Amino acid sequence: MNTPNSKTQRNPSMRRLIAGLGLAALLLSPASAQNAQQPAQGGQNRQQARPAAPAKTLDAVRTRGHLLCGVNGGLAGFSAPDTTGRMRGLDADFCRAVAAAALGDAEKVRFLPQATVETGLDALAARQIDVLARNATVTLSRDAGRPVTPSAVIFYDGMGFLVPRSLNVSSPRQLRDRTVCWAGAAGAGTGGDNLTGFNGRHGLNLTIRRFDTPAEVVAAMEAGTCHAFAADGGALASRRVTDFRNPDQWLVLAEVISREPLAPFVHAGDDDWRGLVFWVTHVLIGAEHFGVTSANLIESLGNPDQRVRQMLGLVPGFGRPLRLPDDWAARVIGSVGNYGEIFDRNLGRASVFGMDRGLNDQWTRGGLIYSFPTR
Ligand SMILES: N[C@@H](CCC(=O)N[C@@H](CS)C(=O)NCC(=O)O)C(=O)O
Repeated sequence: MNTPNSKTQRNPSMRRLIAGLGLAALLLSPASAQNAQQPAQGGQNRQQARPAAPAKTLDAVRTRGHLLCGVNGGLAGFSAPDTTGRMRGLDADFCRAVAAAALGDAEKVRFLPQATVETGLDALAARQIDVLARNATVTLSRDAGRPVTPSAVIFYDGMGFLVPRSLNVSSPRQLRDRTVCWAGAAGAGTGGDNLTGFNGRHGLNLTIRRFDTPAEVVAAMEAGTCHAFAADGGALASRRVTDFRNPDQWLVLAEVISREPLAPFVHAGDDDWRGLVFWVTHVLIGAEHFGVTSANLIESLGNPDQRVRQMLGLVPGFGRPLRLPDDWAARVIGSVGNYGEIFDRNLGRASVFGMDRGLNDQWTRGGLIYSFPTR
């Protein structure tokens, strides 16, 4: 029988990878990221080495030695500091995954809170950050004609409503004549248009009030001047638990009125960097699909499935098209886990929010999360 160990002993590349990962050293060894500047040996049948086209962001990140990640910074479960000051959340862990890929070290990230999606996109355009992972919805106008572009979706959301249980509504269409409040910059964000459209479509005679910050909406909800708080469903599930005095008095309605596919944004025109961030997402999703976790990573090196072997860097040349070491994805998974692990610890079953996977479940379980082949 081929135990992982017996395979390991026979397979020198696997031995090298295990030594490189070396459990305790799993998060370390950024040297190997530097080595990836040199094309790996072997793998001649893979793509031709690309011309040294401009790969500005990856080079800048390596020279600087850390990733500059724009985040919300005030939305628990997505990105917010814990009591020790460590940034936690799905968006925060996504940036750690990018750092693990780019630098071989998930801890080499500086988090820069961005007050709104728009200020975050401006900071990205001004190259003050390398990536914006701030629950930003992908829209045409945020992509086309701007020097920023979305990467792969990491959270499928929709605009939902938080209401007092005492209001006794189970659908947003029962909010006729009520005051609905949302937070965001005037003329920006997706919230205002969603609400105006919803109100018009259903003739609900809503009073729609905009506030600059979520904290102001929470205060108005608790004071009873707003009947419903409209925002991304994920944000509402988070704020119900962290921002309201008595979470049990409030309910997030299941029905949503828009599609809010949330994705990290990167600089437009930097294909290498866009590719790196895009494929980090698909590796996280693919690892879950194939059952590779941070806990079973070493055993998974013995998995005979070629798709797993490739993703874990056991097939030479895997990292080359992205100018990364072949074990980049193994480092990502070893550092932050797969997509399901990230979701569960920050938003799902293992978190205070207990969110269902819903649309963010794997497609094999009825969700929209679907990994593209990493071959
Ligand atoms: N996904 C939406 C909303 C993102 C978002 O963070 N909105 C901010 C204003 S820019 C907000 O306050 N949301 C409500 C909340 O966080 O509770 C978008 O991309 O426009």
